[in-house]
Amino acid sequence: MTAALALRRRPLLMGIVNVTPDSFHDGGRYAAAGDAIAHARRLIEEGADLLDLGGESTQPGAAPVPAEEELRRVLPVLEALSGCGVPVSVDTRQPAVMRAALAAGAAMINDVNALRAPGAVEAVVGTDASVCLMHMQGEPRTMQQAPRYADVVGEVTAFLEARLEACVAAGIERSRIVVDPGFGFGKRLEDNLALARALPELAKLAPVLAGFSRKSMIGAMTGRAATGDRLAGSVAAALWAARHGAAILRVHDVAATRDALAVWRQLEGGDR
Ligand code: HH2
Repeated sequence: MTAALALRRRPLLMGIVNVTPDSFHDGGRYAAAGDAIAHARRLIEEGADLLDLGGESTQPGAAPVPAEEELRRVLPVLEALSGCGVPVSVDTRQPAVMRAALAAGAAMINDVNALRAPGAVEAVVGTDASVCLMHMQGEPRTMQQAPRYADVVGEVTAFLEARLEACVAAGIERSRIVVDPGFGFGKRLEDNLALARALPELAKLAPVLAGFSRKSMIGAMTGRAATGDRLAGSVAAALWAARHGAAILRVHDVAATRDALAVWRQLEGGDR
């Protein structure tokens, strides 16, 4: 996938496929390759424009997964999805996983660590894959213990701009890069809300990917403790992000989000 595709029809729906035992919402449901492949195909039928395949949970408190294990989870699914009709992104922080995923046909690397690991930028330079650079304060194991910002929007914007420029300077074309403020990654509710309201400004840097789906910020706003009860809140957040300039919506629930977008677009007088 190139950013040109991301700009063709806004916003694109990125369906989440977690090939993990422990993801915060769907952990264990698609940990077997066959279940993940069937889920991916279902999301495509529901209208996903692209898929995001993950072999490591990055929820608060999660421990890192060795690269060999991440590859064992992700590669068979990625290979089975070749020719599935939509670009497949791989959600990883590890350069070894990036290299293998790109060799196996991944169209995008989605890195919650914004290609900061040694060798990560080099893994992507020289390919034509897109990249998502996400902001995270700290690292998953500890990031929600005491997140602190003096100016969350200013700090996240400066970080994303610096990572964007570093990647461009290293040889990744600007048109291949999307940015993401990283909702829930080392942020309090008030930080997430400030960043959500700043989506139009962030979109001036590069196309923005927004991931609110089923997250604890939705739970905090609705009083829904169980992730399974956060569908309506997640769809509302996705619509709001679409309205405020998000180019890609990363969601667990493609059909519900697609229907909501279709209704909203027609009410606004646009195309389906
Ligand atoms: N959120 C999650 C994982 N990867 N990548 C980007 N760019 N933006 C996000 O907001 C984002 C992300 C967390 O969601 P999920 O993959 O469902 O959970 P887990 O990390 O527990 O597997």
